[in-house]
Parts: sequence; C-alpha cells; structure tokens
Amino acid sequence: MGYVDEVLESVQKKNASEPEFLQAVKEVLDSLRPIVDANEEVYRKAALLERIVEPDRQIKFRVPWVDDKGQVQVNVGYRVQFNNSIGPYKGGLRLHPSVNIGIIKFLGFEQIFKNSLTGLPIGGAKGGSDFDPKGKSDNEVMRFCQSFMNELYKYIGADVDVPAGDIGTGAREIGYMFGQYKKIRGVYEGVLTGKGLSYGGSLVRKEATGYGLLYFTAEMLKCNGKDIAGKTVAISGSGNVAIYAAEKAVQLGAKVVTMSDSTGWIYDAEGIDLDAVKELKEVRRARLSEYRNYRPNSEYHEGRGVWSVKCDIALPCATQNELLLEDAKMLTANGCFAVAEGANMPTTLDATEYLKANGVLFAPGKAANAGGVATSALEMSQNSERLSWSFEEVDEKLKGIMVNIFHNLDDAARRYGAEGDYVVGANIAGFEKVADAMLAQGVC
Ligand code: NDP
Ligand code: 2IT
Repeated sequence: MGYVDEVLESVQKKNASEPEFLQAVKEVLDSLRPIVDANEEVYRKAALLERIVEPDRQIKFRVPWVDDKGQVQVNVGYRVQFNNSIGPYKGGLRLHPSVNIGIIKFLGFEQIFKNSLTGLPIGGAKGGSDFDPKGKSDNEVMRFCQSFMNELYKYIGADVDVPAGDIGTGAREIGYMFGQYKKIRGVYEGVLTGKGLSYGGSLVRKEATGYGLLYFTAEMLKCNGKDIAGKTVAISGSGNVAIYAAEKAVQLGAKVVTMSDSTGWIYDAEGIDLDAVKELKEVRRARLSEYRNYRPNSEYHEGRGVWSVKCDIALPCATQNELLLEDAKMLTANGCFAVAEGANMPTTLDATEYLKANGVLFAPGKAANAGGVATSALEMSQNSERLSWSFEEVDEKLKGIMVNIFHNLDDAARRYGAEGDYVVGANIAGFEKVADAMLAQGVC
C-alpha cells in the first residue's frame, strides 16, 4: 500500500466519528499524491503526513453563562491548534449549534493550507462553540462571549494564536471577546482580528473574504479567456462572505440573482437589492423571507434550491456540504461554467468530481476564500506597527494576494501534471511551504 493510502486508512480508523474531518483529509491527501510520490522516502522517515493530520492540541472547555431570565446555560467551547510551522496559529471562531470537534478539526486542517497559500506567516487553527447567537439578546451574547474568553485567554496571544470571526461570530462578538481578554490579561494587543475600526481593526477586513473571492474568480476567468462582466451569478448564504461577494460581483459588472439563509432562498431576476439584504441581515438580524417586503417581484422559497436557477457562475458562501451532486448536475445542465467556494468545503467530493469532469472551472475554498484570513494577517501587521493603512492600500494588497494565489496554484498544478485542476494545485502549493518548514524544524 502507498504512503498516502496507509495514512488515510489510519486517519479513518482513528477519527471514524468525524465525517467532515475525514472528508477534508481525504481531499487533501488524495491530491498530494504526486508530490508525496516524488518525496516518499524523506516524508515517510519524518512521518510528515502522520504529523500533519494530527493537531498540535485540541482544547475543549465548559462555557457557562446566565440568560436574561436568570437561568444558567452551558455550552461547549473548542480551540484546535493544528499547526504552527509557518507562523502563530490563526483561524476563526464558529458559533453555531452544529459545532462539534469534527467540524472544528476539518476547519483547522483546511486553515493550515489556506494560510500557507496567502504567503503570509500564519499557522492553522479553528475554534468555536455550539452556542447559537440567533434570537439571543445583546446582553446574552456578551455574557456568553465573556465566559468563552474566561477560558480561551489562557491559550491565545498576539504571537501565539490569533482567532477571528466565522459563522455566527461577527464584529459584535469579536468586540465582547476583545474587551474580556483585555480585562483579564491587562494587555492591549492584536489578539483577535476582525476588530472594530475604533480599536485596532483593519479597513477592508469586513469585506475581505467576499471581495477576495471575486478577485480570485475574476483572475481565474481571465486566464481561461472569460470575463465576469455581464454574467449571472448565483450566491448561497446571506452572511458576511455572501454579502460582500455579491457587492464586488456587482461592482465588476455581474448580476446576482440568488441568496439564501438556513430557512430558504430568494430569487430576484432583476438583481438582488443588496441594501435590503444588508438592512435585513446586518442591522435587523432578520430572516430572508422578509426580502419580499422590499422587492415584491422577487421569489422566496422555503428550504434548499438555490442551485436550481440558471446562472453562469455559482458562489457557495454559506456552509459545508451545501452543494451536492444533484446540484452540480443542475448547475452544469443550466450552463454554469465556474464554481468558486466562498464557504469552507461547501461542495461535496462527488459534486466536485462531477464539476471538474464536466469542464466547470472549480476554485476550492482554501484558495478562493483566503482573502479573509489574508486581511486578518494584514490587520496583525498594522497592530504590530501601531499604524492603520487606508482602504485603498489594504484593498490593493488583498487584490495582489488573491491574484498571486491563483497563479501559484495554477503553476503548482502544471508542475505536477494536473493543469487546470485547481484543487490539486491549491493543496500542493499550500502543502509545499508547510512541509518544508516542518522538515527544517525537526521532530516537533
Ligand atoms: P455568517 O454567519 O455571517 O453567515 C452564514 C450564512 O450562511 C448565513 O446566511 C446563514 O444562514 C447561512 N448558513 C449557516 N449555516 C447554515 C446551514 N447549516 N445551512 C444553511 N445555511 C447556513 O458566516 P460567514 O459569512 O462568515 O461564513 C460563511 C462561510 O464562509 C463559512 O463556511 C465560513 O467558514 C466561511 N468563511 C468565512 C470567512 C470570514 O472571514 N467570515 C473567511 C473564509 C471562509 P442563517 O443566518 O439562517 O444561519
Ligand atoms: O475560514 C476562515 O478563513 C475564516 N473564518 C477567517 C479566519 C481569520 O483568522 O481571519
């Protein structure tokens, strides 16, 4: 049995109850086969693959907090510090009832390669809790965040581990967590990114993942003789990533016709009214079903279905495994020619294979959505030098990083005989730097 298959078998045995983690590891290791074959002796001796699939540490803790009725509630908190070979641990905090250790491990594992692709010195980590911010008052969210930080502060720091936002964690939650960290440690440092602009946040961080996704997609299209202007785009999700992906798509001349939340999806043939979505989601924290109050000619559908509409480009920006094989078939049949992942692992493995086999340009999340964490790293730089850069400066850097990522993975795919396979390219390009650093640093 080859080295990759041996490690895959062992990972499957040890993590049988963590399907999302197994899915992420399988996708990465399968596509690393050409580089592993070329370096098998060195990697085997150093147990490089066995080490890269095992987190440095997994932290799990109780998060008790008091709700508005005076009742004590208990949630579980996690931080998985996966790999710090190329820089301090870095990755978001997800607050969603579906959070468990397997989901945090898959996200932390993906983050290693994504962070490496940015070209910036950041290692891979992820954390979060099964706390559900939906329907909670600001005071309840604050008490939860303070309790979460009462434990997390022990394990993080500006040069150690720098968390940020993810599903359910936005500027409000980061603010409460930053306040509590500062109160406990008495240190004013860039321990979190995605901070408010008045206390060390970076311009463009809010927009960065969505904007970066479009910068990447535009470059991918350009290098394949296509243009984003005039195209119809289907987007899923209506959170941070989806909203700013839609904004940049429109700025680049495309028309966005769908968005979704966990309850249903909207179709607006004339193009989504983003001001309405921002007001619904960023201000009122309401359901997308209310969009029809703003745009009576639009459609609202309960449940799934966002990938059933006719579009040229699909941008899944909600959550993992939201684009299934049947969706890939519908998209292809309807003439969609590019799928770029704004979310982490939104496309199932069989759907990815189908899209690639049918000539759809496919941009994997660890490359296409890296603009968020890249701009977080720019926030860390600004915090370190105690300066703030202008919107234009950060946006220009973000654009340069996304264009570079595309060319690095395009080159890596070519070097290993997989031209046009951006999954293989992203995994190999992300892995190369981490592998090199791990080998150089000895057994640790
Ligand atoms: P938000 O919480 O801002 O928005 C999430 C959106 O996805 C909401 O519309 C939400 O609907 C929907 N959603 C979440 N879970 C589900 C589910 N189980 N089923 C259906 N819809 C769901 O999160 P973000 O926009 O920040 O994150 C979206 C994705 O992008 C995630 O995969 C995240 O890991 C990834 N990502 C985020 C980055 C960032 O900088 N924020 C960076 C890189 C990747 P509802 O409100 O109804 O729950
Ligand atoms: O998945 C991701 O890259 C994020 N949620 C952003 C992480 C970060 O540290 O900015």
